[in-house]
Parts: sequence; C-alpha cells; structure tokens
Amino acid sequence: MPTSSRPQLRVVVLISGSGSNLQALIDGANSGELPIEIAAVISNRPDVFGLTRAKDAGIVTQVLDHKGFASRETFDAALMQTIDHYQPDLVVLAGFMRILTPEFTRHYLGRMLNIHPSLLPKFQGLHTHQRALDAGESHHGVTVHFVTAELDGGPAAIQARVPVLPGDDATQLAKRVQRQEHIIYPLAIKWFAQGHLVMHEGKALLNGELLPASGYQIEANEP
Ligand code: NHR
Ligand code: GAR
Repeated sequence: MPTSSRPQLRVVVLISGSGSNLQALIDGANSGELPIEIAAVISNRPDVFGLTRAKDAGIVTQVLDHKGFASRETFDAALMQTIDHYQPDLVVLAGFMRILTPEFTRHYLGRMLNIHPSLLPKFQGLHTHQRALDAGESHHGVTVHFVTAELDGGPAAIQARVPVLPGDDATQLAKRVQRQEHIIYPLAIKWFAQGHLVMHEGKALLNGELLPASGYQIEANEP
C-alpha cells in the first residue's frame, strides 16, 4: 500500500470475465505506481475469475446478474445504484460485456472508460481478433476510450498497435494485444487520476490539447 496521503482517485471496476485488466490495475495500485483506490469490483456474471482476483486483493466485490432483470433499463438502474453507493470518481469497464443504456452512459459521461480490443474505429463490437485476421489486416491493437451512448464510439484516449504475424490465430493475436492492454489501461487511468486526461465537449484532451481521433498512439516494441 502506498503510504503517501495524496488523495487517491476512487475507482469502481466492472468486469464479466477473467479480470486480467483488473489485475493490472490492482498491481499498479499496490505498487504505488497508480494513484487509485479500487473501491469495488462489480461483475454481471457470478463465479468469474476476476472476482477471485479482487477478493484475493482484499477488494469489495458484488455480483449483479443481468439474467435476474426483465430489461436492460432495470438492470442498468440497479447497476447505477450499486456503483453510486461507492461514490466513484471513475468507472472502469474491464472486459465488461453488457451494452449500456443511454441513461447509464449519460450519468457517468466523462468519468467512465472502456478498453476495446481493436484499433477503433475499426472493428467495433465483438470477436475483434478473428475479424481483424479475416480482413487481412497487417496491424491490430487496442483502444482505451471514454464511454458514450455510441457503442465503442466515444473519444479515444490511448491506442496501442501490434503487428499481425504470419500464421497468427485469434488466440495468439489476442495475447499480443492483451500485453498492450495491461500497459495502456493503467497509463490512461493514471493520466485521468492526475487530471491530465479529460473529456471536454465530447472530445478527449491530454494536458489541455485535443487528442487525435485515434487517441495517443503507442507502438508496441515487441512482436
Ligand atoms: N455501452 C455503451 N453504451 N457504449 C460503449 O462504448 C460500451 C458499452 C458497453 C460495453 C464494451 C464493449 C467492447 O469494448 C462496452 C462499451 C459488449 C458488447 C455486446 O455486444 C459490445 C461491446 C462491448 C461490450 N454485448 C452483448 C449484449 O447484448 C452481450 C455479449 C455477451 O454477454 O457475451 O449486451 O467491446
Ligand atoms: C480484454 O481483451 C478486453 O479488451 C476485452 O475483453 C478482454 C477482457 O479480459 N473487452 C471486450 O471484448 C469488451 N467487449 P480480462 O477480463 O482478462 O480483462
């Protein structure tokens, strides 16, 4: 635990699966590199490994199973109430797999980030690695963006590119992309915590300057 008394950004992390991005945030917070406090981890799926990671780190967990709700609207209303109980400064989608209603995205506008495994605006939606392979792309990657009502359409903060290598299958490509995820998500959240990264009038700004549509560019220095 960092011992400084500097105010920490309160973060609620939403997951649906293995939680490797969550782990990168836990590690960053524990090493003192990332000035955040993870106030809670919420999963829409019971029994996922990400919940185990959170509990092992001593973080409060909650499961809100979407299957128990009659509509997206009622699920999202309950999810909002659950999140707001922890009064987060930032909501982080880390492999969260439910599309969110406009009411939900409006409520957290400018204070909710997602990590999407493609070079947005390419390959919005699901199964991005296979789709990048099928399209014969020479490069693929991952984007951290602010969440808006438009699915995977909010302003980009950081994007990392990786090469597609001969003989890659979707699993190999996903692994290469995920190594970059675990670098750029903590970095984007650090910039947000420091006040360097903000969303203003629908655009992402870094240190007061408009970022390009693809966000701050990072080229992976490994194959
Ligand atoms: N909601 C909004 N309004 N805007 C975004 O940018 C969002 C969002 C919700 C999730 C993550 C996203 C991704 O990075 C995300 C961004 C799930 C689906 C999906 O089709 C699509 C995109 C993303 C997450 N989900 C199915 C659904 O019906 C369920 C799939 C499943 O449960 O496996 O919600 O890719
Ligand atoms: C990550 O690769 C993330 O980019 C992707 O799911 C994985 C979650 O991994 N997100 C989406 O596809 C969102 N629709 P994790 O649970 O190990 O962090």
